[in-house]
Amino acid sequence: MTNLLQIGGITADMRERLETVFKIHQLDDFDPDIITHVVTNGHDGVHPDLMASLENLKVISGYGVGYEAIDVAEAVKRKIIVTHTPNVLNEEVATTALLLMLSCYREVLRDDAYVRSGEWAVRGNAPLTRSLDNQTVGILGLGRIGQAIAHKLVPWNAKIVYHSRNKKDVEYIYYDNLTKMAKDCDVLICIIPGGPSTHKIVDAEVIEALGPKGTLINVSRGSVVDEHALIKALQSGKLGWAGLDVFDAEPIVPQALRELTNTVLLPHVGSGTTETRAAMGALTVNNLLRHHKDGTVISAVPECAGL
Ligand code: NAP
Ligand code: 8YV
Repeated sequence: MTNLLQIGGITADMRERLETVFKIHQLDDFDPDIITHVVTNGHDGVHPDLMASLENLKVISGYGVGYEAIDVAEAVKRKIIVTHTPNVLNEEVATTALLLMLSCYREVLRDDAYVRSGEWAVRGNAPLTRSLDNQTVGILGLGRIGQAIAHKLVPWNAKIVYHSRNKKDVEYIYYDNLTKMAKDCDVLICIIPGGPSTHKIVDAEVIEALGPKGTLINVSRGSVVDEHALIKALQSGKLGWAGLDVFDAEPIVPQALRELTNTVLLPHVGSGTTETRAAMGALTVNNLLRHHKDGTVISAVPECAGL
């Protein structure tokens, strides 16, 4: 049997398939010298001290597409292959972005409360909301998921614009400056990777450029948005609405953000359906099984593609 270290939870299906060739060790009881494979997730990653202690490590298989919690530069140096689960979650995360956008525009939480509280019968019809039709939508990070979001917006006749480091071969309008794009947008949807290069890329200037009628949607990582500036802008009316699936110190969410009524808040469930999590779990396991069989993997992170 090959020795696999489990970090974080895995499903019963994943365990059953892994146990066909791996002996699974838990973090509270394992011998670092025998571990050659690790299974983890986007949130936990692999702590640098733990990675350093695993001298015979060959593969880290991540359940999730984002992998900023793993020191990939160090992995490449040590010829450790890191894998992740791209593509299988594109549509689900795109749906979550639209769900947040629709919820903000149509004030779903406010109107649901209006019915449940009995206010409708007492105060009459609820105030009107905003239409999602014909909006200019800025996508920050037009990658796999960003493009799925753009496709899902077609029925709403959105004008799609985007910002990333490189211009893509697409029909949408490219902005090389994020603040300029935010100024021209009704909605800004963040779907870029986390990590140092995107830390607080959505700062006070970008948020204020989006403006009092603007909506910020974040389905990427909490670190991408300056949360303090976001709260201040939402409180003062400098930003209209925010729909957030991710937070800086999740699962801890600032009380100030939780008290705001111009927000819709989700507990990092962008990919969180049974179907999509099953597909992610299957790919996470397939990477490990493939490596066990022939030394290759299916979906290495780009930095490890040449290993
Ligand atoms: P992807 O295909 O690699 O796309 C990422 C995009 O971000 C690319 O277009 C890239 O373009 C752009 N980008 C990267 N660094 C940038 C920077 N510093 N400034 C501006 N743009 C930058 O990744 P994906 O599969 O779409 O996933 C994107 C991210 O979504 C993941 O890394 C993860 O953090 C997040 N995510 C969240 C959930 C959730 O549950 N909420 C689920 C899945 C994924 P350039 O290289 O041209 O800049
Ligand atoms: C996961 C995600 O829920 O894929 C990602 O990057 O953020 C989510 O799909 C997360 O990685 C936990 O494993």
